[in-house]
Amino acid sequence: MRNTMTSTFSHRILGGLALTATLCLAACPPAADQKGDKKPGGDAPIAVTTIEARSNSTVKGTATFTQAGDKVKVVVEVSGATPGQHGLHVHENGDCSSPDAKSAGNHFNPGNAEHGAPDKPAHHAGDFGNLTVGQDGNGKLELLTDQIAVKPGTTSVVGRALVLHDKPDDTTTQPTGNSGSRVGCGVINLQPASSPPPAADSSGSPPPSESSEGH
Ligand SMILES: [Cu+2]
Repeated sequence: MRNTMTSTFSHRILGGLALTATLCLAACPPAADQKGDKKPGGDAPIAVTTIEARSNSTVKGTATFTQAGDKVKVVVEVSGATPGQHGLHVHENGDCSSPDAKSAGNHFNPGNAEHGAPDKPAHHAGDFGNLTVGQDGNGKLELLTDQIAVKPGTTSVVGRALVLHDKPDDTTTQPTGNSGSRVGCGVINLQPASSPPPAADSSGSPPPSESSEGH
């Protein structure tokens, strides 16, 4: 009887120690271990933004800009928007601070072009056309364009703002497309090198514990 209790007790202690060690592995290392990590995504620079509601809307969303050679793949996803078409542009100022997002300034237009549709010869580099939102309030736009860049240069969108409008962009009215108030806005920043998806984790650290029951 006594032996059994002792044995059970020490098992608990050992179990507790092991658990502590596991927790520490998961929670403690950020400072030392990750410094030498290379960018898992290779050299393709990626810019990201979080779209926040403006003009009393309920819009939120995200966007990524991935440099692929001379082109940039743009993926924008929003939720909480009104169903229908919404003009979408990169604006010149990386400043979404004002409640109506007018702080973002005019369309990003490094080529000094006329406003237009992104698939027409003449348009601002920041003209992304329209993003279509469904009845559920969600919408997505994907675009491949050589008019902007993520890497440094006159056409770089880093430090600019992505703006979603209340109404459709008619792609003809100068210089705005007449797409109404600015219901979503996000400042575009370079994605920090250390934060891309946790998939390729091969920095030589011990394999994370096998307990899949965790969080
Ligand atoms: Cu706009």
